[in-house]
Amino acid sequence: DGNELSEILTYIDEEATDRSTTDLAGIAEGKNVIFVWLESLQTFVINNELHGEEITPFLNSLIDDSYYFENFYHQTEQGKTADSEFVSETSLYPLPSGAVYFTHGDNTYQSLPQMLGESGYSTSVFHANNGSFWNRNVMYGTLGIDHFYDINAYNVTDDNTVGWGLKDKDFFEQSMKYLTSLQEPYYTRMITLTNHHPFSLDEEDATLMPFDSNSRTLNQYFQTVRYLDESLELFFDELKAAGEYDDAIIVLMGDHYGISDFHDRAMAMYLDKEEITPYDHIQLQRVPLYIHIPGEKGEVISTVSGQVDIKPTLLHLLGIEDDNELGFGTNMFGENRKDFIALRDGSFITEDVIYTKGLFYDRVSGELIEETDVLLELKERAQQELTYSDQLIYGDLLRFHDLNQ
Ligand code: GP9
Ligand code: MN
Repeated sequence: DGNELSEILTYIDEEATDRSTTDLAGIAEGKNVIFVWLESLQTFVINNELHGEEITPFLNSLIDDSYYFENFYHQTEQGKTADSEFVSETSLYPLPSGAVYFTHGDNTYQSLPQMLGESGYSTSVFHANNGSFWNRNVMYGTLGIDHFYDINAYNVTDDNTVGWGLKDKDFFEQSMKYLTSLQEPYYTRMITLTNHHPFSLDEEDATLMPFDSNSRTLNQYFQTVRYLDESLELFFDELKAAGEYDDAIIVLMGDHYGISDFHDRAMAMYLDKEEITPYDHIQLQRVPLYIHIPGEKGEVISTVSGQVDIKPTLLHLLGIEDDNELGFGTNMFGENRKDFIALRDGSFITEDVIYTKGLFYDRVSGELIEETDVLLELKERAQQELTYSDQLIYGDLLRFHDLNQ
């Protein structure tokens, strides 16, 4: 009801809003936005090696001229890719169970594509899967996405298919003709697929030897990660050749983990650890985030952040300042950020600590630390925030709120 909504809006206003500005405000004003979803890509492979070789040579070199967030966490649950799409575009949390894309696909939301649409952007998604998968064809309408280039936009054959569908290199190549005809300025998301469990790859596409452990899944993961890395390099080349590169900002984000804790033994072996502790588990929930602005030098940013922060951050860079913007994230470049990143299971991360499964750890060293009243209060706050987000969604409360800019 109204009271519930106003309590939540007050919380957001007081605790989850950063009104500070930065030198980067509006730096990408009017530019096209190309937002690439990196299926199952986790941060532990970046700047790491297998058999003495870089796993992701292109993504490693891209750090040099991008804003690269090395402590960025996914916040997804059972809705996997769909959850990552939801949290990034609405700055609300996905639900504790089920996929909000299915269960609340008709709600009122304040989404990034809607807001960009109101500022004159055309909005689209490219993904070579059935439009109904994850209820995307319904939810994209709800989120204000104008056009969905789904599997019907692609020429999918036995030769260019592996695992879940169209290979990423073919996906990017075939997308170019549509991308170049989008109405500018455009905001578009491109969702990759090849680096998806069970990480199958044709022999001819494997340019890295598999890892050697008891987990076939992890062994093959490095190979499909390398393939994803190569497909991104190819995509950047195509963007440059087509003249799309200079006018765009390119955002690359891992959607969620690819290697579950079922493979902890093999993971510990790769990371040269005795075991994967609950602390390690949380650190393995980091996914890469790159904000690449051609002509900008960028920086490696170590501040803790998460997918919930994407919407306010992109609006800041695009110069779309809106006092009515609401959500649980804060601008990743801001000075007065909210001081925790909540994961969907109630674990959270601050600059100093990681909380998970009832215990607090020093974020950097991983040492267990004593719980204090301050830490317990933070834990309550993270839980409260997740509950507020759930209430907004379950009650479809934003329909009672004036979302106009
Ligand atoms: C399906 C693709 C993968 O279209 O986005 O979904 P996931 O299984 O990762 O949620
Ligand atoms: Mn996914």
